[in-house]
Amino acid sequence: MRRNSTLAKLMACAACVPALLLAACGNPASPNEQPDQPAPAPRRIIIDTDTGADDASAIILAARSDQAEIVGVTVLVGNVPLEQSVDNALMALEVAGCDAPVYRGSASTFDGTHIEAFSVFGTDGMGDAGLVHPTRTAEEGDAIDFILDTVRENPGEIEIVAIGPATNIARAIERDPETMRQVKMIWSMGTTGLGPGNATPVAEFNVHADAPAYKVMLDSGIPVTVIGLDMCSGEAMWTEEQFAELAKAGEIGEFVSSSFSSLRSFYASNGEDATMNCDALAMTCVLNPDFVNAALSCHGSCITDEGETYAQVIFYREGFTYDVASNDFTYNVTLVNDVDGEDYFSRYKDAVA
Ligand SMILES: [Ca+2]
Repeated sequence: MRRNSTLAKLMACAACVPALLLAACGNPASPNEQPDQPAPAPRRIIIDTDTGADDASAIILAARSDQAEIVGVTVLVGNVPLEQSVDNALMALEVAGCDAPVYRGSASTFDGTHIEAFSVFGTDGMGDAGLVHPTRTAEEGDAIDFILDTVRENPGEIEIVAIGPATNIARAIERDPETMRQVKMIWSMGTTGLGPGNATPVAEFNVHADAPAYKVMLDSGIPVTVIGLDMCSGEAMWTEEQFAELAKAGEIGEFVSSSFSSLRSFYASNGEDATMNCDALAMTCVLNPDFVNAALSCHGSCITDEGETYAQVIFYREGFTYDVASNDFTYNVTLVNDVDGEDYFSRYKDAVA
């Protein structure tokens, strides 16, 4: 396997890593800033991830952006087992030149049952392309403690970008709901949106992996912006030509393109000529408000009863009077329902090139 050359350089010169890492990490400071003009307060995000290839591409996007600072990355099982997920997160940060701390989180579901990692991203979650060999290790602390401590120290300021199952978030809410009410926004890549599912016809993978956790998150009253599967389909999918274009756009593009190889084969075997990248699309919504064309204020109800509708999320629209269903809800969910899907790939390529 050919080793990514950026990574080879990093590994060959461990002493130079800190300087490289400090060079770029979602640093909002601009070199052209006027000293007499106060800089706008930087947005501060925690990325909560079950790091497979699409999570890695989202982490890289955030690390390369000047729109937000990554204060930490909290990891959990999902696409791959926890330790692999941790390594993949560390690798993604390293590729992007970011030294944000990484914390281990949940290795089991909210109710304590074992999660069987399910990956269409290859055994290592990154296309089995020999890409994963981070030089850093995760912090000693626990992900849930890190989330709670960070929110306590920055009340009303922290945004959590959740691109895996909601287990870490639900555990943080269970442990200290008052502190979690100080979270500014949870951005959730999850649910089918208003379209069909992928785990089942009515359920999306992240919700299905831990529906009780997703229910705790939605029922908490914390503001949640949901980017569902429906936003990631159609013109937002990346074609093989676009992956080839990305691979030629530089070493980061080459890394992302290679990490998607297993997923691209999976889509091709299902008769698709393009591939979804939901996590980076959700991160694009976080970082670029102009990417989102429309959103609905909703109440979100997650079904946790066993059966065919397990992990379905039902959205009740605020302001719409249902004939039979209750209209008396807390409308804490903003459901994204139109994005500039056709611009998604070019935005991503330009951001990481
Ligand atoms: Ca994910």
